[in-house]
Amino acid sequence: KSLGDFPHGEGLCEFLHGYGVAREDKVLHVAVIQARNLKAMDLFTSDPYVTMTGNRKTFKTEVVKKTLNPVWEEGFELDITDPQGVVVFQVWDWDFLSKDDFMGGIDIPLIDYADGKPCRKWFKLVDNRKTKKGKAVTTKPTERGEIELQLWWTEREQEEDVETRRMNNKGAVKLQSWARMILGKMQAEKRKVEMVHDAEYIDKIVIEMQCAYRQRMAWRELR
Ligand SMILES: [Ca+2]
Repeated sequence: KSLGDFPHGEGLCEFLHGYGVAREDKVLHVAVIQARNLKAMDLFTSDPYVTMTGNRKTFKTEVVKKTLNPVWEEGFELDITDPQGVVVFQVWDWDFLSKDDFMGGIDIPLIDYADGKPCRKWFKLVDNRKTKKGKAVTTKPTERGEIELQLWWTEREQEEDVETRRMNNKGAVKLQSWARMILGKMQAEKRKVEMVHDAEYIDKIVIEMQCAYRQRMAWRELR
């Protein structure tokens, strides 16, 4: 099994006596909101999208075509094994015929956001590309614009919580079916009353028709 294809919610962990697979109990929620003042990679414009890599998984936003101030407003969830880890964001210019162009990126060390408070913030984009050996690519500092991200943590539900919720749900279902049964009986009673009304109404019409018929026959005899 390669490192890249661990099932969702699991990850490789280093223990005292080697490596093992453990479940995470923290989920990092990320909203990729928007970017501004990006650089034109095509003629005057770009087609930007964002990749986000963390815990050996990569997520991608939609491409927003022909803009330097794209709005994505997309949300992602990341299971975190290593609270010391880094989430890597990169903005790319989508190209129809050639390879997509790198526009800028930002590495976010999770330890900076360990207090658990939600954080919504603009980050300055830099060149965060790495060489094959994992070394930083050195480029001249240049204005690459900014990206707005929102980060917040939640605890993964523990199994006891799931069980409690299941029991609560069961209780709710019971109460609901009881309420439905009562409602059903009430409706049946009402229907009975309505049926009596209907029968009375039909009787009345029959009588009225009989009267009208008799009246007409009487008129005819008189003529
Ligand atoms: Ca393009």
